[in-house]
Amino acid sequence: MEQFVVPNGNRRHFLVEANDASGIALYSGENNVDLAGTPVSVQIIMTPLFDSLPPVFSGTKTATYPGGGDFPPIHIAWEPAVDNFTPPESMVYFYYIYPYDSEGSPTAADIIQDEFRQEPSIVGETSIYLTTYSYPFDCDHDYWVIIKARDQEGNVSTNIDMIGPLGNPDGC
Ligand SMILES: [Ca+2]
Repeated sequence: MEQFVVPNGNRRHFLVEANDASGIALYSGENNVDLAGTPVSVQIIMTPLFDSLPPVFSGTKTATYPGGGDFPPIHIAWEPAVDNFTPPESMVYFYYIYPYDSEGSPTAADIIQDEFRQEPSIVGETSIYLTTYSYPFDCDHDYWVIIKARDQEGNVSTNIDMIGPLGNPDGC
């Protein structure tokens, strides 16, 4: 407990910041209290000034082939990510798509590489359609996908759940 002597008066303003070792404020809170000569307790709720927590993105992800049209799609859907600050409608989703030509399945580390990263600007949506128009699927590979969520501060979800194997949506 800290004790301070403050002159009496209405709406005395108390501001508290919690800094890191280099003096950068990480948390802040404030409150106003009327002082009339007797000790009072001041409750100050601290809230983080920076968001360093990634979204939690563990929802079920499904891939279906609804068919139809000149570019029949693969439809990938997911449960929305949950974040400490960013609301669902502002969550950004992107994905990695990895062409794999061997038996079994690749590892998540195989899939999560910059060269396979796709940034289709999915904001607040919880599904995407992939077609041979949006990605150069061929008939020699199976395709594996990892969807990621990113909050407004740039923190990326840590999930590594793989969706696959996906075939060419044209059906080879
Ligand atoms: Ca966050």
